[in-house]
Amino acid sequence: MDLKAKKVAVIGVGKTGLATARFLAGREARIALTDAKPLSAWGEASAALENLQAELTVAPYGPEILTDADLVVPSPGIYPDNPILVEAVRRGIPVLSEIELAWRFLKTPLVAITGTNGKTTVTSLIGEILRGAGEKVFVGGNIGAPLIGYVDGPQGADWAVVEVSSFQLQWAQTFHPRIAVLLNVTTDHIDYHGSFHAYREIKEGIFARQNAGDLAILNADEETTASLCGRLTARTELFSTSGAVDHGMFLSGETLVHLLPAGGKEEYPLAMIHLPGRHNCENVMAAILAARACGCSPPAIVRAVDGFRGIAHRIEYAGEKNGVLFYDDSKGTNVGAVMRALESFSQPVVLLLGGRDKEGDFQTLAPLIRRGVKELVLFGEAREKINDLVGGVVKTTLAPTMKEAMEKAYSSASPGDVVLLSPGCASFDEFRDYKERGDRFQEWVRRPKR
Ligand code: UMA
Repeated sequence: MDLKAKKVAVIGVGKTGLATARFLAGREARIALTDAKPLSAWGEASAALENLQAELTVAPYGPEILTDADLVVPSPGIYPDNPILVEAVRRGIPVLSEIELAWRFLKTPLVAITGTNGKTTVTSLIGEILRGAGEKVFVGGNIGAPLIGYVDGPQGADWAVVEVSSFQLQWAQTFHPRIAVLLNVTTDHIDYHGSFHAYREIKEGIFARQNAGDLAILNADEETTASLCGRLTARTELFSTSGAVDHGMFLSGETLVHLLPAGGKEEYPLAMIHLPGRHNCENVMAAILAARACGCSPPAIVRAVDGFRGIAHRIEYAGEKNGVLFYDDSKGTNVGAVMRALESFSQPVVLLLGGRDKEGDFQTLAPLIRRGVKELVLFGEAREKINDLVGGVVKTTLAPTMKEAMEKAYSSASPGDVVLLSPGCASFDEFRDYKERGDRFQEWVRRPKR
């Protein structure tokens, strides 16, 4: 793909837009940038862009940017029904996501991980295993560093391990990982994709261009995901915590059993996993299958899994106050994540739910709430809606802000209880992102005991 002198419209100037502009500058493209935020609010990005050696213009936020455009690269957060994208499609101007553009220049074998929940954990763990096995590895994508930034450099890694969101898969056309992992698909981002069906189809698209030499890793415990098996061209391996599989890996008692593609089996002790919950056992199995396919040895895998303590804001232990244990699952921004978090505790839980709703199906939480939750504390924009759906299943309290919700939760909890922030919603009504929300929660927990 020759981008020299081509006009590329970059929509959104966050991490992705900035990395894309840098890449395009190196390819001597003509870059047009736009963002819903005024230029005065671009912050560090405007200084970084000023230093780029490139033909670069800043356009108003609207379809004007499409004049003479050869290509449009939207940031992942730009909804597909954004008028600029709708108009680009109408005019027949190619729209490519950043990972699609990066893929076209990528020289490193690619492992891509998607799914509604667990993808950051699995991406990080695969990276850790590969590193521990002596491989050079780039870990990025939705987890933080855009793939296009890696492609823009010397591409010195043996493997690129990339977390891929549905937003990034939305405008993919030829993107084709050597190893692709689909962990699970439960309701999320309906506001973006329009329906669960559309969301699922986009996620499954991660396998669409794989061929017989590639590997697809699938969750056997999710019927619709597992049923993909017969329809894919790639070789498949399944993982399951609920029973034996024909090919792949499963939990048997205290052992993870891997049935090897060439025959025979390998076993790993369950005790090497130090992350809570059944879902984390699934995550580890998916990571082992990917790492093994990359050539990592079982001892290297055991070492890395044993040393892995999880990622920030994902059912992260945040501390203790007067015998009450606090867990930060701020990254749990959908109902499926809340389920996984609740399943991880046997103690009574005071659950903090709320934030900005993403059309979450909160009713499906009712059985788990009845089983293990002592009190619900609902906060933020979505509190009334969640209250209508599951309020009253157990004692329920409402609070406008997360801080007030934390105070109410703490006053209701007894020693030995867990206060769990697993909001099941986006954070943007009150915070910059889920990280800021989790940091505020942890800061509050660390404040001196009262
Ligand atoms: N913007 C517009 N118009 C819009 C929406 C946004 O102009 O309609 C502008 C904003 O003003 C801002 C810029 O676009 O200046 C932000 O773009 P972005 O929201 O796409 O964010 P990036 O900074 O490029 O970060 C993105 C991912 N963000 C999203 O998908 C929302 C990051 O994932 C990812 O780490 C990063 O690329 C690198 O690949 C975050 C995320 O929340 C963690 N992902 C979602 C999730 O995990 O659920 C999918």
